[in-house]
Amino acid sequence: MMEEWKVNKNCRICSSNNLIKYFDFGKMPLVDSFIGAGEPGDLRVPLEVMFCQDCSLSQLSVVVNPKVLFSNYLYHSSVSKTFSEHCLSMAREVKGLLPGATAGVAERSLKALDIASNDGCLLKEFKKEGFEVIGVDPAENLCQIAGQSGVPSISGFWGMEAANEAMTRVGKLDVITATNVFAHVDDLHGFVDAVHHALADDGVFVIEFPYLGNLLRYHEFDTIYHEHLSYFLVKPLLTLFSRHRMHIANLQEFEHMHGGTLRVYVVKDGNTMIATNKGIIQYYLQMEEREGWHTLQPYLRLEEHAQRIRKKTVETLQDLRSRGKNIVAYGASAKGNTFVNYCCFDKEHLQVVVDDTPHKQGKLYAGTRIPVVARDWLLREKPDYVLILPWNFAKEIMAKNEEFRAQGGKFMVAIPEMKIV
Ligand code: DWN
Repeated sequence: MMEEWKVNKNCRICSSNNLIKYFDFGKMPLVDSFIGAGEPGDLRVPLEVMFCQDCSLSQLSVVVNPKVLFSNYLYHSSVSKTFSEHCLSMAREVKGLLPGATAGVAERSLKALDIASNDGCLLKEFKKEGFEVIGVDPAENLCQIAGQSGVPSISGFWGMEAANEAMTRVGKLDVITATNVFAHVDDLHGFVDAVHHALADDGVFVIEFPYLGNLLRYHEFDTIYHEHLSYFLVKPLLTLFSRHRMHIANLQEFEHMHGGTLRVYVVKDGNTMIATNKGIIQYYLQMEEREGWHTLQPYLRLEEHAQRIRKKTVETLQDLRSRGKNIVAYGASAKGNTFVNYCCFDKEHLQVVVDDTPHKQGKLYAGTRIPVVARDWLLREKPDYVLILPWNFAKEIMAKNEEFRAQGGKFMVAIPEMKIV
């Protein structure tokens, strides 16, 4: 039985111990956890990012027990319309890649499995495209919600056991997806082994994750937290898949998702049904090389950017509060809580965090214990400023709160720069 967390001294892709620390947050709470009133203090764990000088993977120096992080998960993918629309386009694009899958008419029933399927947000779209679907997720609460929308799920973590159960229930998979989970996995080799085992020979494995290149470009240091064990470039992924008789066939970047995600299409060696776009892979490798991201230097500047953004944010809030302004936050996101804890804010600085996720409302943000409230709080209490923590959803959040702006309220974001929007 794993303790609450453990130290990890080796690169999880190439096993090197040639790791250098480049960002140290100190001890931080588990930012995607929420505390019920009266519950005991929060677990605080070292949050440090290491650079592997051999394969260029960035990874945390610790691993938190996944059962502690994910067994009762309050993040519901479907809360965001932006993400739901992203799932729709993904299902259509992936289907178009598959041999024999023409619009509406598939020669055989295509099968899709989503790892960390959450509330079934992505699989609902695959089901609409005619796929037989099955999800895998450790959060029993989310499996039940997915089941209510007609998406069956295997409750548990992905691995050989889940792979065998899925194959027993639906057979080999044509599509296996892993969006916003690949960065959360400690045993990547075991994870990919299980994918290879369950994937049809002419199938495709699709992962999507926040691209480390954007984290560095736009100083997205708030996307660093204990759930995100790894931070990927293309280079270390080539190393990973080459060890499992698989290879990258294509890459797509999505600037509008989670601060800039990369979608990677992976196939089994020998799968000639899905062509390999060598050009795009070379493009990303050369860009990563040109930006210096395969060396330590750019990483050492990230903490300086973070300190500059923190200083500007603290000063802005102090100035507003000194002028009697009332400030709250919106979007009780994991990244938002990294940021709030990094700035050492509490409810003196941000009276509440508004969030549209029903299961987060009434709870407290881990670490700072700032109360999470529903949106109607804004119109009732009329604060002067709202700091949007998930800056990646600023447009969608502001669109939902036009009335607040009409009554004179103002919105701010802090990343990539502190500004009133
Ligand atoms: O890996 C992960 C990333 C990709 O997504 C997971 N850790 C979970 C999540 O991380 P996050 O919580 O930082 O991501 P979000 O999606 O930026 O969080 C958005 C938060 O804002 C959610 O709590 C929902 C809330 N929200 C809202 O209240 N009203 C979001 C929208 C769009 C809204 O209109």
